[in-house]
Amino acid sequence: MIVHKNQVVTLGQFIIERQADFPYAKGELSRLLRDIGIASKIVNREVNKAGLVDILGEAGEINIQGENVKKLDVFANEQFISALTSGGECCAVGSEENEHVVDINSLVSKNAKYVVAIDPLDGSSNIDVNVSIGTIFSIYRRTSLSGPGTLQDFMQRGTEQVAAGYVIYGSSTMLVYTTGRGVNGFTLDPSIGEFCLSHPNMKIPKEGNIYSINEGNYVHFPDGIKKYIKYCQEDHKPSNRPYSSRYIGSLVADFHRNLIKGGIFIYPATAKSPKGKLRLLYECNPIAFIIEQAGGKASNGFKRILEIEPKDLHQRTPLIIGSLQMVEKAEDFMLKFSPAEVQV
Ligand code: AHM
Ligand code: MG
Repeated sequence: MIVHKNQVVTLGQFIIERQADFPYAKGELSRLLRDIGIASKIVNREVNKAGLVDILGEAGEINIQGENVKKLDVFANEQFISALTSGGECCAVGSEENEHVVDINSLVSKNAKYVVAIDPLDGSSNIDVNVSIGTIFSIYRRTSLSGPGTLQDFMQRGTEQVAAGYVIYGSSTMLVYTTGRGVNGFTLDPSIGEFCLSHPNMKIPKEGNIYSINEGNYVHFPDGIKKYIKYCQEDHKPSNRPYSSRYIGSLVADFHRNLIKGGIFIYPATAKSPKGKLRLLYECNPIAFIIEQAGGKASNGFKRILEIEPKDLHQRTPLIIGSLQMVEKAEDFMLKFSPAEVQV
């Protein structure tokens, strides 16, 4: 156990001290996490300048310094891929920004063991309005032995993740990750440019009083979710209802708030998105790994998210995630009122 009384622990120190916990550790996973941390600091710097885009130039234009201005999500994607390439521990990246798996094995000097699934900048519709956005990542050991990293290397259940995390670019910037031994959160101290351990061993309350869902889609929800929302809104003092409704529209931000305060986030199947909107590999699996490590639960309504068999890099799934008892209650409603919706 790491005890540093009155002493700042940086992400780099923490990762190195935890390295001994991995049975097959040779420092590769630690370096991979460090590479993601470095890229996220660069992305953070650009996110913080996003409000200046009008004076510095719109995406796709030439700015006043004569540079080509890139869209932030494209920029973030390039930064993470480039950090993972120069770090040398990752053989392939599966990104929301790229239709196909990006093989980088030929660019690294050795046979790298890991693959990374990533949403480089999630919630990007919120960039223009100064609302929190995030990066979500998931790390697996490759299943192929050598050569180019392929789609097949990503077709593993979430239970096989060796690490997962997210970065939230918010009122402060935080990196939260797990390697399967609890969840730890680090806040970026801009004055020293380091992520510092601020939220050790994060746990989600078993019960909360926040529900997060895009209620504008109500008429298109399955009956189980409609009934569960009505349950959240009922007046019942002993169970702290009615709950509060909070929805930012940035998965990382909604998830992070509920992780800290307790709550449930739901993105169900809708008539418009019959398989749900959110992506299994780089949105749902990483936060499902984190929530389970924090004592919560993640489900598609009927099945544990981490046990869904992936068949496609950009596969979608309905998602119900958060405090254990709240997710179990929502599952009860799905089973009772929407049994025909069983998927996967
Ligand atoms: P994106 O990957 O295009 O940014 O979309 C994902 C985002 C999530 O961050 C958020 O939870 C969800 O879409 C919000 O969707 P909606 O606007 O339909 O409520
Ligand atoms: Mg996304």
